Amino acid sequence: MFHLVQSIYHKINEKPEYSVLILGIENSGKTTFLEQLKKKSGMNYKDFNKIMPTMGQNVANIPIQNGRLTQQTESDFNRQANKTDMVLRVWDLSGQTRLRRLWAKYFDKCHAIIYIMDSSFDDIEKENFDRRMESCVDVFKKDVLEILNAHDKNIPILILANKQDKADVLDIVDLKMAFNKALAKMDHDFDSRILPISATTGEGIDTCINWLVMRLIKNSEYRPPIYK
Ligand SMILES: Nc1nc2c(ncn2[C@@H]2O[C@H](COP(=O)(O)OP(=O)(O)OP(=O)(O)O)[C@@H](O)[C@H]2O)c(=O)[nH]1
Ligand SMILES: [Mg+2]
Repeated sequence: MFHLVQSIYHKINEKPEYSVLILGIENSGKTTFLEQLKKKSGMNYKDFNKIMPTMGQNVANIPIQNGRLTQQTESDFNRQANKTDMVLRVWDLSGQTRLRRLWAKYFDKCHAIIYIMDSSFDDIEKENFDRRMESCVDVFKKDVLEILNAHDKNIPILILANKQDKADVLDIVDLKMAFNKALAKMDHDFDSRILPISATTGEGIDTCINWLVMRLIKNSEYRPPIYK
């Protein structure tokens, strides 16, 4: 009975909030992606050209309505809070080697992970691109999958092939093969998807948010949101 009353109270007064971590090696576009989410939500956002490498963390609350980002100003958000069905609390961390060990500290409270990679190779030799790609999948395996797996934490993972606005980008099929190989080695059958995006132009972001929201809801029985 108490639970029923509690859940009715939640439904009327509070919004479900899901924490989402944005991870990936340095320079992959994590902070730009977060700023693009703010831009598409009608919030104040940083000029993309002025984004510096992240040292600590950036966090933003992104309102969602009907599985989509909503264009509303921050004051609208406060006034029309009832129109928001859920909030994504999005954490952007640093991808630098020495700071990656901090990622795991956030795993306990997160509901999903977005792993971003730079899929373009316009400005680098193919050989260097292959090395970067290898390191990117390796970090995904060691610093994300193996830790989640060891802690029995089965949460949705969205892999984003970023910088699709550039001229030369790796085929999504090749990316799928590389990431699926890492995923196949785990005990858990992680719910995952690879999608192409451009954090700077915003291309592909609506599809990616839609996938994420559906999976967060699907997984909410196992990993319930926090009501705020
Ligand atoms: N062309 C293009 N450039 C992008 C895109 N996303 C990010 N960039 C550029 O890539 C560089 C790194 O972007 P950040 O958002 O700072 O990358 P990050 O992953 O947050 O990096 P760290 O904070 O160091 O871990 C910047 O010069 C961005 O402008 C994109 O979609 N297209
Ligand atoms: Mg950053």
